[in-house]
Amino acid sequence: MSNNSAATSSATAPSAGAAIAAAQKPFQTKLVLLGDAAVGKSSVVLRFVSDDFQENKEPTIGAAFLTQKCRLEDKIIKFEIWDTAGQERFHSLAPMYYRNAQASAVVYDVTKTSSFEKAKSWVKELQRQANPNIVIALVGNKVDLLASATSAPSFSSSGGDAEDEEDDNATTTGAAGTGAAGGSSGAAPTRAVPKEEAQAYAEEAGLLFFETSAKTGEGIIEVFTEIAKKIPINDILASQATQAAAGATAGRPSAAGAGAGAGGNVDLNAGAQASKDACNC
Ligand SMILES: Nc1nc2c(ncn2[C@@H]2O[C@H](COP(=O)(O)OP(=O)(O)OP(=O)(O)O)[C@@H](O)[C@H]2O)c(=O)[nH]1
Ligand SMILES: [Mg+2]
Repeated sequence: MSNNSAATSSATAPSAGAAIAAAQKPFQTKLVLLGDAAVGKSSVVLRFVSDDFQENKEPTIGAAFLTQKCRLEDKIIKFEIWDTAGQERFHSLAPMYYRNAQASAVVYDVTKTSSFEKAKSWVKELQRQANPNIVIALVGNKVDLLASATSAPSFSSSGGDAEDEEDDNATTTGAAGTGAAGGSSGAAPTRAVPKEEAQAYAEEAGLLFFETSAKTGEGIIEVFTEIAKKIPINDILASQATQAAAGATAGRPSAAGAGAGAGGNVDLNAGAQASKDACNC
């Protein structure tokens, strides 16, 4: 319903975090979310920027723009996030959003094989047409739905690639009753995309790989933290300096044109700062 609640602009209110950020001048980085419809892209962003979740989130129209600042070691990183619409009719808009992006999270639903196939095709498109240095993370979302499935395989970290990967607490209950999110009603969905298969594909394609739940928050911070770690900040700073010298910060699609009512410029520094250990916002 209140799809746009996270996108309410409140970027002017200063906070302690904002003061630090201002002092340190954040490193801005553009990240685009891609993936099939209803895989949870907007929910992943919502969890990241405001530590919130909505059971019946409306589909994104066009795209939404949100920002979130993160502290990573001695740096402040400001993610400028383009959350694209997954419905096929919006596909042709995507290049506008991934152009000049330094990072992308390509999201699929672990209970839907077709969404994994779609994710692979997005990865191909990015690798062909996006910035050649783009950092791509493959994100298998909705793992909470597996927690109550009878044959739920373990998705605890088995040889995870993140250095500081935390063990997930996959003991969520009650997901079955809200299975409508994954398109099912009644029975708990089973895993359709084996973790090993997705991980092997990600390795082969040179992607970061995560399994997440926007609903429980599992793995969400890790996605953004590991992306931030992998972005070649120094190279980008150098090129930004060149751009600044040229008097332009070009390349961004227009938020007004693309987002209309679907997104706003958000800085949720104030709300989401409590429980973030790695990418502290
Ligand atoms: N159980 C569960 N449901 C989720 C999760 N993430 C999203 N959902 C639900 O899945 C539905 C679709 O989520 P969205 O975030 O709107 O998906 P989207 O990928 O942004 O969809 P489009 O904007 O149409 O591309 C919503 O009803 C969410 O509540 C998750 O991790 N677990
Ligand atoms: Mg969406």
